[in-house]
Amino acid sequence: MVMRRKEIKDYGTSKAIEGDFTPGHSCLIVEDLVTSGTSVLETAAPLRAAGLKVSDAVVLIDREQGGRENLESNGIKLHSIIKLTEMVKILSEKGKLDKEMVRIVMRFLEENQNVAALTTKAKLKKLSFLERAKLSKNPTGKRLFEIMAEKESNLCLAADVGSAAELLEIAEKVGPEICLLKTHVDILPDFTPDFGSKLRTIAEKHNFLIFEDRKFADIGNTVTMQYEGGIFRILDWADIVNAHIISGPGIVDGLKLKGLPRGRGLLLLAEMSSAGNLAKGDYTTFAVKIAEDHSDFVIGFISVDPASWPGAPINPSFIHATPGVQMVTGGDALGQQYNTPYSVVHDRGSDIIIVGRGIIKSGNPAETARNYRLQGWNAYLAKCS
Ligand code: S5P
Repeated sequence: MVMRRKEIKDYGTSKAIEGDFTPGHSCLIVEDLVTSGTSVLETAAPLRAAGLKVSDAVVLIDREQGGRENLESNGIKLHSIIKLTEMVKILSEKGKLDKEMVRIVMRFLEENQNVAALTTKAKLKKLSFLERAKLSKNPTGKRLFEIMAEKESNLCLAADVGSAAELLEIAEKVGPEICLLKTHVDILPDFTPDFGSKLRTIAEKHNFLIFEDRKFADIGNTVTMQYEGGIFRILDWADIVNAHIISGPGIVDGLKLKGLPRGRGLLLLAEMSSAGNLAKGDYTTFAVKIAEDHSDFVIGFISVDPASWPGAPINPSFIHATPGVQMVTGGDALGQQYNTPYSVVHDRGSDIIIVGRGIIKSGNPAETARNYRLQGWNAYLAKCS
């Protein structure tokens, strides 16, 4: 037996899912009644995130207000002991409900069935990247969605290579396959001030954006200087940067001061891919709140399992980019954890797969990138259909 906690406490095990289980096991959800199906889905998300298979739910009463269809579209078959209309019929036959009451109840059900079906449909409709481009309030966020649609690519290359020369070379080779190229400019021993303009030329040629994975984490005033100054002058060449929210919303105010006038965008680290990290629960919720408050500059999140966030799916103008992606699940010796493109995009609700060593350490990075692009894109298509 597995139990889902509605709220995760700071004390105790602080786990959303409690119980004796092994990933891969099937888990049956048991509820008293189902209306729209939201509560069952909220239970299913963390169970699935913990590796359990959820394909069926048993309830006492199906109130027939869109729950069955909603669950069906999320891969869960509903088994109810009784439907509300059947219950009304039995009660009326046994003389427990008078005719007028039966009429009122049936009418209420009919009206609400229609409303529920429409709401469910609207909620379930997964917007395409192009539709979401129209919702974005930031020019870089909008452009990124458009590039993804134009190139049929939701692949970001994490270009963690040994030198600037190597980085420019791989950008040229892999450029046609990617929507985004992510850099760690401080690992390049041969960095020169013209690195940014050289990379921008390649980015324009192959139509991708540049994301410097700087992970700013300081107070607002300090990050303005780190963003604009120093030897790297990130603001001049990176379309997108990212930030931790550990220091509070002032960090976004600071980066925005410099970035917004240049039309740049910011990703917030709402979750991380490494084992034992602390970016979860309230921390993730706080990142969403800051993003909502700054949706002119924040274009989305570094996330791992956004489908399981409270209130998911959140505002579709935000982009989710997920690191820790390889063709097979696993990890490295230093805590990195990998999921597959399909599970990241289709099951966990992300948009962009960030792939580093899976591509750069392969014998033929261009061909491998193409495979990742196709896997990522097919998972997106499957999600939208
Ligand atoms: O939580 C995170 C956030 C990031 S941005 N986990 C990550 O791995 N990253 C980055 O993604 C990391 O810095 C690296 O550049 C890339 C993953 O590389 P890979 O070689 O493990 O695919």
